[in-house]
Amino acid sequence: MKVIHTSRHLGHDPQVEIEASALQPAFEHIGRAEAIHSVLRADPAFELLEPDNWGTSPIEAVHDPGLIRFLHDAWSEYQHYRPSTREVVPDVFLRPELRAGMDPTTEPQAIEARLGWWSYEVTTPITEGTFDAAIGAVDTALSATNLVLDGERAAYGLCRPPGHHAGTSLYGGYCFLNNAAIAAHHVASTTGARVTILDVDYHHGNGTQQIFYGRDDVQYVSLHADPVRAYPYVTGFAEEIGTGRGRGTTSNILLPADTDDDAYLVALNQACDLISGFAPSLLIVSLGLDTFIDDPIADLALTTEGFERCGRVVRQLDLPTVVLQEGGYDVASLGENVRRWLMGLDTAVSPVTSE
Ligand code: Q9C
Ligand code: ZN
Repeated sequence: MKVIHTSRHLGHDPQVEIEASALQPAFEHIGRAEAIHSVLRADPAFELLEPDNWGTSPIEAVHDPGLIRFLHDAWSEYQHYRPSTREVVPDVFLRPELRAGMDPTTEPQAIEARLGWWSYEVTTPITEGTFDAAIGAVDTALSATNLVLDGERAAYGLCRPPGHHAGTSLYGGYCFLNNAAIAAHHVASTTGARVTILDVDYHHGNGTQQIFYGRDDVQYVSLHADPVRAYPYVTGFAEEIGTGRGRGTTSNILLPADTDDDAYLVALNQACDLISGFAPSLLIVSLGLDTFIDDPIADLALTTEGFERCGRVVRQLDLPTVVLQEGGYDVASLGENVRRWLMGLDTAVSPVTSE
């Protein structure tokens, strides 16, 4: 299987994040992608390729140009406000309720305020090379997608930073630009094909859902921890099914804590039935491995073996498939978990016996 990877992700290098009222080592760090890269590189069944440059127009087709401009400016502008800041993070959130009963306002000028205009939380630091890394992740997604448009049955894009929490005009949840949404929109708009995004990350992909909520050409199906207990808390409920012509093209399948392989596969088969009903020409998988039993920020109980079974279930859809990396924070197992999921998807990938 062809794998798209770029070292540009190294530019996004947060060492700390503010989470659960504490300054902690960042969960979303460069070691994640390095771990996946080294496992796939060691297996001759995978062929590693660099992405092409796609420029900003496929991004502007999905995101507010103001968000892209902000992400481009943020780190360097912040250095004028507070020199030598390594991780740039908002400390104020400009919720519309500040102007309740008044006319809405526009993006503020001060960089410390712009952060809280475009983001909704504090766990997603911007470092010096974050913008370049985020562009590299989009290029990775588009290049993997292009391989499949050119006839590959499957391809994997090792996207980092991840994307599914980023909305039209919003970043957060370790995500800046929505790699999967940009790829799906690119396919739908350039080929007219119907596309499904199957999101198996532990967390609901609020950004992806928001981007396609009113559309009938891109289906969004997500399996995730019940938002009653899990981030992002306010999206991903079962009643959210899309709106207008998009009504019925969004599906959310909620999982209780401690869901194991067998229970997860029941839910994944349900998701596949919904996808078959939509009859897309191309499938994009938002692959989060934070459903793993040892994930440090999640509470499901999938195993490495279970991930291979998941890949096999998705293979049964018999669709051209682009797999794009989202979350997954147990770095010790992350590479092998990705490899086994991809093995399940593609039997042409030979199993490597573990020592
Ligand atoms: N205490 C992805 O897996 N932090 N993003 C939540 C809850 C953000 C996860 C804080 C988690 C985002 C791509
Ligand atoms: Zn996640």
